Amino acid sequence: MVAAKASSIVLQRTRKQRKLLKRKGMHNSRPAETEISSSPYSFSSDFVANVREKRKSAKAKKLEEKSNVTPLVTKYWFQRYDLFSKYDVGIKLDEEGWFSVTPEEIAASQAHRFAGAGVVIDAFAGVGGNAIQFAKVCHHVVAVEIDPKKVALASHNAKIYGVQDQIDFVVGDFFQLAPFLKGDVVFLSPPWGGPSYKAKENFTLDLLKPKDGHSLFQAAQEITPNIVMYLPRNVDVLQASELSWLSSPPLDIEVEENLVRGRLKGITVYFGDSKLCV
Ligand code: MGP
Ligand code: SAH
Repeated sequence: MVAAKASSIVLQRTRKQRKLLKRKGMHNSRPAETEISSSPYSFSSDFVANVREKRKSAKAKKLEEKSNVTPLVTKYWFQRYDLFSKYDVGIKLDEEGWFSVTPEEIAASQAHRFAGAGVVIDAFAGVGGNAIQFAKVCHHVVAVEIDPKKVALASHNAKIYGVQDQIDFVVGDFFQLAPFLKGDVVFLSPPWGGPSYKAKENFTLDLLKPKDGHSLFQAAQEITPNIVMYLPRNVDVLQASELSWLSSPPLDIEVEENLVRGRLKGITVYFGDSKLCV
């Protein structure tokens, strides 16, 4: 049984109560804060202040997050837990990161094929969606990204997943760095030209940025024949498969559709040594 005792708690009127009183013309009839002396509960003022402080900082966090969610980003924000299951731990993305990051489930299955592999080069690392998943199952990841702000975001996100020690982040242009990189697998998820990529009925490889798919593939081939390309769902699959002919004999290829919750998100083409895959 709870003994009734005098309480010093101060109750605020709710918005609904204030509105109701205002409508009845009674909003000034009582002070806004009312001492309740007959409440059976008692809270220390420290406790109340603590709860208020926590609510205030949660509200500020939500407001700050909302201010980063531009109209373009809203749709992706609703998919935030598909993008990063640890989103609530403090994952950070910029606008391009929101619409470009590989959803976690896809990135994990792409990485799983190379479980136990040595060094993976993530040539277009963005905010780290793929690099993090590779780092979870491979020995080491070299994450190349031209935008230093994204490297800071990716490095922050890698810490959240506890894989920062397995990733070397390099700020730079993959095309310039490729001749100096060594690795067992190269993962390519270049810009597709923004969310408007889907306006094309048939997405041809010349639409990839900053260089066409042919040049991109050749740059990767300087490192290893084990190349993975994450491409739009409307990509010209035949054209992508033909990249294997740039090698003699032609590289083995495998084309995979990537779905999340039954919705097609992208297409991954695996080139090279299938024995490297588990
Ligand atoms: P989307 O088609 O823009 O979103 O991107 P969604 O929710 O499938 O849209 P819908 O309304 O048409 O169903 C789908 C996925 O493609 C994203 O989650 C990213 O993984 C990937 N993606 C999209 N873009 C624009 C890029 C890009 O420029 N580069 C890379 N690497 N991936 C991208
Ligand atoms: N797979 C990433 C998303 C990649 S989006 C993820 O899951 O987070 C493509 C990225 O390529 C963008 O962040 C863009 O800044 C970067 N980029 C564009 N041109 C580049 C270049 N020449 N070299 C390296 N990175 C580049």
